[in-house]
Amino acid sequence: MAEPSEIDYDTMIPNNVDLAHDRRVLRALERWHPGYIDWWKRMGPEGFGDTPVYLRTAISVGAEGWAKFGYVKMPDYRWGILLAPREEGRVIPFGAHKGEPVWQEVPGEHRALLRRLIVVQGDTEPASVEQQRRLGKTAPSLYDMRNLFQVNVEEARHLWAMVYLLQKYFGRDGREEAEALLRRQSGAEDSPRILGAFNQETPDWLSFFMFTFFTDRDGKMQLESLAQSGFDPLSRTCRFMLTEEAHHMFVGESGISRIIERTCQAMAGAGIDDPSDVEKIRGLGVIDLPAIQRQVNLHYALSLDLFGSEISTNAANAFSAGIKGRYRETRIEDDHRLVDDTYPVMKLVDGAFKTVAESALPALNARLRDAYVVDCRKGVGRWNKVIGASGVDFRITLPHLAFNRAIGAFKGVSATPAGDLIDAGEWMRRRDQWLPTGDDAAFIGSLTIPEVEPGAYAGWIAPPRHGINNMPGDFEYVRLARP
Ligand code: BYC
Repeated sequence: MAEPSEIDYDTMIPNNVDLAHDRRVLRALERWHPGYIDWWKRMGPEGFGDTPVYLRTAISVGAEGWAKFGYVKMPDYRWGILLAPREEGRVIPFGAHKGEPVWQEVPGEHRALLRRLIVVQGDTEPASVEQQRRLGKTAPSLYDMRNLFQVNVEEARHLWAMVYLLQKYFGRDGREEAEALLRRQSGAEDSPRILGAFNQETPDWLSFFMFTFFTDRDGKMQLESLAQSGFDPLSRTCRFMLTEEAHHMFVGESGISRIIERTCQAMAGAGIDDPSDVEKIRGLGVIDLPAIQRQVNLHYALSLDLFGSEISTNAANAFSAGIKGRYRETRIEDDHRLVDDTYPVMKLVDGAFKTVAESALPALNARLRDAYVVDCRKGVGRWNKVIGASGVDFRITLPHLAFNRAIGAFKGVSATPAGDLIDAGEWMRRRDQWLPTGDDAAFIGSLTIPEVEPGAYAGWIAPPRHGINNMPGDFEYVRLARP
C-alpha cells in the first residue's frame, strides 16, 4: 500500500495511511465520527465551540515542520491519523520473538492482550479532555488558555489514533471497543474511565499543570514502551504521538515553574523569608510553596499507581510476546529476553522497606516506574533551581514510593512522604500536612479568575519566556467574542 508522507486531506479524515484506498476502515471511521463530534460537544472544552483558537495541526510526520499554526474553531479541528514512517527491515526488538520481522497484522495468539493495551491507552485520552473541560473559563491568560486547548485537541487526536488501530485490526470487537471509548466517562459512577487517575477531577489550573507534568509523563513512558512493540502499526502510531506529548509536558513543567517564580518574586518584594508564613504569602495573591508541595504529593502518588503492580504477570506476558517493551528498549545493552535476569524492587518486608532481587520479567512495571521517577526528578530539580535563584529556603521533593498509594505493593500502607511507617490513625490526623486541603482548594479557586486581555497574566503566575511559534507577547492566542 502506498504511504504518502504528506497528509491526505481528500477524505474527511486527514491521514497518511492511505484511507482513500481502504474503504472498509474509512467507512468504519466515518460511522464513528458523528458520535465522536457529539462527544466533543458534550464533553470537550465547555463554552468555546465557536471561538477561533491559534492551534497547531499536524500536517506531516517528517522530523521538521510537521505542524501548521493557524486559527481554528475546535469542533472543526482536523483530527487525523498519522503514523511515523515505516522502518524498512525492522525486527521485533525483545521477547521470545526477538529478531523476527515485525508484525503488520495482529498475531492471533496475542490478540486479546494487544487489544486490552490499546483500549487502556485509548481510554486515557478522552478522559483527560473530560477532566479539563471547565478550565478554559478560568485561564490565567490567553496564552495558557490556548495551551490547554492545544493539549485537548491533541489528546483527542490520540483517541483517534487508538480507534484507528481498533477499527483496522480488530474487526467487530474493535468497533465495539471504539464505541465504548465514547461511552465511558471520567468520574462517572456507572461507567468510569479504566485507570484511577483519570477519574479524578482537575478542578483548577495548579492541578492542570501538575497533571500535565506528572500524568502526561506516565503517558510518555507508556508510549515509549508501546513504541517498541513488535506490532508495527502500534509502534509507528506511538512514535508520532510522542512528538505531541513533549509539548504537553512542557506546558506542565513551565506552568509550575512560572507559578513558583511568581511566588518567590512576590515574597522577595514583600520581604517575606519564611515560606511557611502562609497567611502573609496568600495575602499577596500568590500560591505558597507548601501548597504546591501538597499538590506534588497527590499527583505523584496518583501517577505511580498508573504503572500497575510492581510485580505483574500481564507485564511479563506483554514483554515475552513482543507486544510492550521497556523504556527505550533498543538502547539497553542486554539480551532483551530477560528470562534469567533479576531486577531490584523495593518492598515492605517484616515492617521495613527492603530492596529485593525479583525475576526481571514480572518486575517490568517496577522498572518502567523507576525510569519515570528519574524523569520526574529532573523536572523537580529545575523547579528547585528557580526557588534557589530567588534565595527562598525551600525545596520541592518527591514523596516516598509508599506514600498514599492505591495500587501495588504499597496499597494501604501508612507511610509519610519521608517514608516513615506510622499507624493509620496518625496518618489520617496528619493527612492535611501532606495532601491538598479544602482550604488550599478554596484559596486557589479564589485566585483563578480569568485573565483575557492579550498579553496580560493573572497575578499568581509569571509570563512565559517565549510566545507560541515565536509570537509577540501581546498576541491574541484566542479570539474571544468581545462586547
Ligand atoms: N487503575 O498486572 P497489573 C496517557 C488493573 S497515560 C485501575 O498490576 P498491568 C495520558 C489492570 O488493568 C498512559 N486499574 O498491571 C496521560 C489489570 O486489570 P485486568 C496510559 C488498574 O496490566 C495524560 C489489573 O489491574 N497508557 O497516555 O501490568 C493525558 C492487574 O494489573 C490500574 C497505558 O497505561 C490502575 N491504576 O499494567 C492523556 C499503557 N493498574 O487486565 C493520556 C497501556 C492496573 O486484570 N496499559 N490496573 O482486568 C498498560 O500498559 C497496563 O494496562 C497498565 C497496567 C500499565 C495500566
